[in-house]
Amino acid sequence: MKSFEVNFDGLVGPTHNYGGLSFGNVASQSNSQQASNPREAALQGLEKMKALMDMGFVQGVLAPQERPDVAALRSLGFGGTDAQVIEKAAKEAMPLLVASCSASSMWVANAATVSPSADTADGRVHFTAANLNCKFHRSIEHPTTSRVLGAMFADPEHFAHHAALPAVAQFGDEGAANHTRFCRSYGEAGVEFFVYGRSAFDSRYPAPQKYPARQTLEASQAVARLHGLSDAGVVFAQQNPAVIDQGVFHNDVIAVGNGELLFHHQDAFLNTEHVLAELHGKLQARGAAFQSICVPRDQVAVEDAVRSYLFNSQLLSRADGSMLLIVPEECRSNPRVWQYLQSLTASGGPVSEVKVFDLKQSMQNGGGPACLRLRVALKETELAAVNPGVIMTPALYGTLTRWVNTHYRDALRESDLADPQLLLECRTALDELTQILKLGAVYPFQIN
Ligand code: SUG
Repeated sequence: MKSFEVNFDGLVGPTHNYGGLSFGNVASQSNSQQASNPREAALQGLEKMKALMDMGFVQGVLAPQERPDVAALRSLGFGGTDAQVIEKAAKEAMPLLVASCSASSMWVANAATVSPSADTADGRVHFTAANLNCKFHRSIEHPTTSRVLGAMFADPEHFAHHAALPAVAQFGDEGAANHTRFCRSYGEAGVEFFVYGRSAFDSRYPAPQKYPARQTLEASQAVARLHGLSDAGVVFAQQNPAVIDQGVFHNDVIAVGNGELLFHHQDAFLNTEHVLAELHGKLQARGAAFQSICVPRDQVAVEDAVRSYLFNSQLLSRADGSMLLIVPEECRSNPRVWQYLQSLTASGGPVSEVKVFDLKQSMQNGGGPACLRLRVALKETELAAVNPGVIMTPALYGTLTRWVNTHYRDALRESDLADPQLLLECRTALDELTQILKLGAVYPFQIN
């Protein structure tokens, strides 16, 4: 049976702004308070989705969330009408209003961890929504994420959904940003690679000193258990705490994998040789030939990797077996990274082409091509069971582009977030979007 890797990209929401909310994420911190352009951000994302569709990949769309999250503000003690809640939060606790307005759900690599049916005990595709509990503005995403994923992958015969893990630091879970799957072909049993930043319960695991390690070993283990993965099909590895302290807040900022290939920086992991040997052995037992491409620090320093997002790229398999790397424009403007990429494609190795996309609006908050997509490997029958409303087509691209141009502002500053009109604009746009994507009622304003 045919199988596919489908990339579901997060559609940027109407409140995209630079709130400076993510301590440990260099771009988020350094672009804090700049004016954003939500319309341009959403169109840049749609452009990438369209380009992948045009190249013949199956591409999907994941809807943004209702913001400002008035319910989150109410839970923090702000009362009255929705407009009064926003007004009081703006007056008394602006950082909380900013957090409740974040369009961070666009980085859907953090929406959930997904295990394809070939890997799971019950033969269904499993999803665990990520609790994202390291940052308040992201911790409020998972209830709506679960409803949206439920509306996209509704058929219980093929899809199993798990609620986010307990929302405590011990189970900090950032979803697929710290998870990669290797396999010979998408429909065959593979090896799922979970990368964590620290252990919550075992002090022998070194932790970063400056910035938080968002993902714990215990969270990754819980997700593997929930999904019914076998020991033969998982590898757990610790991220190098020294690179977290240099701004690598998710593993997908320093490594990316696809098929039988891991593309990683020399400093990405602890005990790298052991990790690679385990991946090699477990994939060999599955009939797959694991390969890795290690980028040496003397060619690309960790700082260059963080600034350019070289590893936050999409590694895509083409029909002829070669791989294509989708990178952000920031890779081309970094001479060392660009030179490395030229040598990579000229080497005769598996990566034969690099395509560059302008995702500046998202990049300025630390979200590159790989952050913007959630990968779901599906067999033909499973793809047929996905809500067809969320699969990108030329017609859907046209509709979504018009929808963005109708509803999105082209500039947003912190002071604009206090405007109660923004909430109404967002709800009007999302109400229409749920009809376009045929999601049913998924937003708090639609179900409460
Ligand atoms: O969680 N930025 C996101 C970026 C997420 C990137 N995702 C992956 N690497 N997969 C984060 O740090 C910034 C929001 C702000 O500052 O306005 C933010 O949330």
